[in-house]
Amino acid sequence: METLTFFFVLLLLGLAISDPDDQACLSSLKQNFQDPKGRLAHWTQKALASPCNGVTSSLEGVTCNNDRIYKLTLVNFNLGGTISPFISNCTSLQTLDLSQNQISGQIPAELQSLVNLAVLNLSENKLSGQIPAQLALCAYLNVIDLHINQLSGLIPQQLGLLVRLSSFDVSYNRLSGPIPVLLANKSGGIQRFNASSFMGNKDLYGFPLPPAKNRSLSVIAIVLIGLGSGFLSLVVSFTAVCIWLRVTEQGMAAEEGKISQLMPDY
Ligand SMILES: *[C@@H]1O[C@H](CO)[C@@H](O)[C@H](O)[C@H]1NC(C)=O
Ligand SMILES: *[C@@H]1O[C@H](CO)[C@@H](O)[C@H](O)[C@H]1NC(C)=O
Ligand SMILES: *[C@@H]1O[C@H](CO)[C@@H](O)[C@H](O)[C@H]1NC(C)=O
Ligand SMILES: CC(=O)N[C@H]1CO[C@H](CO)[C@@H](O)[C@@H]1O
Repeated sequence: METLTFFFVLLLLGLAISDPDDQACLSSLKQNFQDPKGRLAHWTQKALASPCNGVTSSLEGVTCNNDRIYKLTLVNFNLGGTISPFISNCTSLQTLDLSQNQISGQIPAELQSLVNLAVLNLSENKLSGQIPAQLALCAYLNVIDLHINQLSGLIPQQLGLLVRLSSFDVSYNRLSGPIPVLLANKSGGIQRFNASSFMGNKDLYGFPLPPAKNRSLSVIAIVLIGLGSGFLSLVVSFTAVCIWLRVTEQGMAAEEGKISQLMPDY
């Protein structure tokens, strides 16, 4: 009898293991990724049905705790495609690291539902569009690393309100506009993130980036302009002299003509 009860408890635990949210999250992620190297080939429907077993997972890149996924680390997996908005179903996620892939499309604003998210590393991909301001709702975020992507638009001001943020890197994107003051300095004027977090964005400006260099001319440009205008003025004055000579020549010829007309013909 006792062995039977024990068996039933085990069975119930076994059923509790497969979390429908985590399952939906992973199968949708897999569907939206392109996986030319087959790195997610073992993410079969069967394996995805129970991604976690206590603290262990049979799925590479997945780390579990209490039967829930808390870490998804698919670094350098040769993944293309996009990040499914169903990522929001992985509600226990604390670390999302998809760095060093070829993932394109936008960063899904649905990440805002991941209230436990502490580390977001999407660096070295091909992500485009704007950085979603909704990330500011993930109050536990302490790492946002988006360096080397194709993100554009402004850096959302709201991200400056993430008090736990200790690492922030949006370098080498296509961001524009002013750097939010709260990301540049903490209150009291103490620098928060330095220029290396922001560099490599052509139209981004403001402290801590150095003032734009394109307004002050480089030495080479000055030399070229000097030589150019020198040459131009040479050409202009040479032409002027030629015209003057021609005009005076004609004048003299005309004068000569008049003189010869005035002279009596013998
Ligand atoms: C994010 O990932 C990149 C590439 O894998 C790594 O070099 C970088 O250190 C990571 N960022 C943080 C803040 O850990
Ligand atoms: C941040 O602080 C530095 C030095 O304390 C100051 O030069 C700079 O203007 C401040 N930047 C902003 C955006 O407030
Ligand atoms: C910027 O800050 C990072 C860490 O916060 C540090 O590793 C790096 O050396 C700093 N770079 C400069 C140019 O001060
Ligand atoms: C079961 C569940 O939570 N499903 C959600 C998964 O994510 C999508 C997109 O954010 C939601 O629409 C679903 O409700």
